[in-house]
Amino acid sequence: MVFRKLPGVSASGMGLRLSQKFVFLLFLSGLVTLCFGALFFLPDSVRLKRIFLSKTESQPVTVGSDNDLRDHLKKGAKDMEHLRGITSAKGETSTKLKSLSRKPSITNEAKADEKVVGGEALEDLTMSRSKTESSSKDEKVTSSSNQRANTDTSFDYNKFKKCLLKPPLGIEHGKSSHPQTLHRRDKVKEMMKFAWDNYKSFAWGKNELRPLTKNGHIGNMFGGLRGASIVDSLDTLYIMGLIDEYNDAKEWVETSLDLNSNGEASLFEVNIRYVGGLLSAYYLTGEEMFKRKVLELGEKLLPAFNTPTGIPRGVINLGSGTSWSWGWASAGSSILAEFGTLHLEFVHLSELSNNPIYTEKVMNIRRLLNKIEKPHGLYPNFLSPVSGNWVQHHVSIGGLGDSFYEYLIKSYLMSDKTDEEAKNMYYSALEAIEANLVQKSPGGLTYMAEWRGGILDHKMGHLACFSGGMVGIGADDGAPEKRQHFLDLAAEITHTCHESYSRSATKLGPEAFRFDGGAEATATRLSDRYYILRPEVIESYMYMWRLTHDPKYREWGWEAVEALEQHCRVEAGFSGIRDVYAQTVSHDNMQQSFFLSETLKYLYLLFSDDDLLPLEDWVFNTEAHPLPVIRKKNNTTTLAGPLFLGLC
Ligand code: DMJ
Repeated sequence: MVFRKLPGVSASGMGLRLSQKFVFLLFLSGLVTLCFGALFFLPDSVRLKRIFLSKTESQPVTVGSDNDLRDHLKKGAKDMEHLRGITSAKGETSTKLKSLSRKPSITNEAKADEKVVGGEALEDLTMSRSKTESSSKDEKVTSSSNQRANTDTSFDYNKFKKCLLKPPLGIEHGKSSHPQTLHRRDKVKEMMKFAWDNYKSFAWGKNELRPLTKNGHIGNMFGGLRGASIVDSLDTLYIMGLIDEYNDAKEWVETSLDLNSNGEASLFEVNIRYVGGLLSAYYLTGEEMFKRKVLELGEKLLPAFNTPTGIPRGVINLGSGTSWSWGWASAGSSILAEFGTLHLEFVHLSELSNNPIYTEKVMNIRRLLNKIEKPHGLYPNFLSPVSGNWVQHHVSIGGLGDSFYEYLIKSYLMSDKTDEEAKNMYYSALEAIEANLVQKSPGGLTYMAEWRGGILDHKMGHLACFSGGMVGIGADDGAPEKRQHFLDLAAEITHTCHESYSRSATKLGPEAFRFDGGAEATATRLSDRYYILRPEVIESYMYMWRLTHDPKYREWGWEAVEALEQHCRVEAGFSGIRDVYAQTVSHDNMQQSFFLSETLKYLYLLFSDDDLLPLEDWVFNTEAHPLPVIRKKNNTTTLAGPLFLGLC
């Protein structure tokens, strides 16, 4: 456009009249407004939009409730054990996981989903690289706002302590007045000290101890994080009164737990062991350092949720925030027991940071699961984080599904019984489990079978034995007419799991036992015969003892202590064994960190009075880390879930 100077009109330096300038400015400002407005219509991934729009917006939820679930059945799919099963099988964590090669570019989530809908999903042993590179950057924007919130925590530890109904360690640290019980508890404490001392001598700073070769094991489950056994042991050492050992552990966490790692971690494992361990250590001791560490770590986990549904993927690079699905999980799916086992810890992260983002993330998962159509009311183990639809119909209370159910009832209990949604979901799930999975063997043993698209697999995993305790702690809040029934069911399952121990030569239970082909609570396959120091059976003894005070649970616990001493104790620690039916055992050379955090803690609690970590005040996460019940006088519920006002 050419601006000409008109005769007789005063002109500015640019040679324009005032009215012309006004029109030009009007035009310009219109143009700017138009451009700015256009930003709001650009796709999500456009960087500018992120700059102008709210940084804490939660992800949209896509719930495919009317999806024909049969489309998602994958013919002949070989169900993989849950990561915990894989990683722990014979203690060969690193070897097994190394075989999960990654295909960085070929399998994206969209392709995976297409395949699933076509019913042809291939379960290859690769981690499918998901389209998260840019999303993780998105999340980092969110993260920096968290950081501000995190450094400005207003959590008042003293106030929290006043909300507890009882002292955490009881009147006398739960010391029984019964000499035999006290003697047994001392024995368990000695086992913990022995396991710890050997870890300290031979594997300090590594993730686990290899007690036969007397060295440390790092593995690749924790994304470069170290000291899993230390973080997992903090609370056990503390409650056992092993104070020098606890102080060593604390000092290591303070000076050497480096959270700036850059490896690929299991979101689930880091959450239950590290986040859970640090949270418990903080709540029990009030050491601010634990709080700082756990908030720093929690923030690093957030990018995993940056998927179209907000359902996190299983693997996250703690440095870059990039996330993947496990290669062995069908068609880029996420695993029920992994994304469903974050709730307790994440609600506490919000509590400590005064930042609702963590609660929002897990409430989003909850909403999706609540809304989605469920086959026979059951929750299959694989869900697409892209479409929010089930990927295949394998249902299990053992590996792949287990702790999702556990966290429903525990979320309710941890919310001081205010989280009605969790409660309703739990009891509906239990009803479906009873209707479809609970079975009685010809020999009269009650067990929980697995369900594969309507066909029952009459197998129960060691992992599923936690359910005795779970059904037990949920009994009291069920419908009045069902309470006794739930308690009976809990007792029957615990009895079956005990049978799986007492029917073996070592008096330790196999990884999985069956109820078919004449088998009753025994492993029929060679590959199911191992025991890797798992806690689930003892966990159920502990809960059932607290709920019933039937002395048989303490007796059963003691049988386990004797068997552990006889078959798993070696010169430099405790080791898993390869065959519970063999008279002469072969050791797997691995002292799992959950042996220190769970197995020995539950045994110690079993031989303690009930006022040591009373169940009115504490809920144990799935790695046995105690988290306090959140008590508020004035709870308010927001769209994102309960808003905790810190008024107790
Ligand atoms: C632990 O890491 C946790 O208990 C988890 O939920 C399942 N099992 C292992 C130990 O068996």
